[in-house]
Amino acid sequence: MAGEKTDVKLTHAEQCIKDLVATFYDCSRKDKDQENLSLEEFRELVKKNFPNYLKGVNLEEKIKELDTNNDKQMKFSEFLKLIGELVKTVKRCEKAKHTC
Ligand SMILES: [Ca+2]
Ligand SMILES: [Ca+2]
Repeated sequence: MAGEKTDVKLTHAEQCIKDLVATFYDCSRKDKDQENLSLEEFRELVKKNFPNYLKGVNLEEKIKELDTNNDKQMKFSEFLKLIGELVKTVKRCEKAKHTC
């Protein structure tokens, strides 16, 4: 039942979504601004979670590119755009049968 925490067996896909949200907040809550990733927090998030998919990417440039509200921070919806990009890249690679 909704709201009950006991014995809910999530599917793999559901767990992935949950993990993604947790990944964001684990890092975004390191400083006072808990709803946003600073550049520092974003660096840490990438180092811990996307060392392969974002290898060699200039993270400062990446934040600028994704920063729709121009506050130099990454909010969750901006983070989702990044995830969307990564998902599309992975899909393209799968389709082309390349290993990425
Ligand atoms: Ca923060
Ligand atoms: Ca922003």
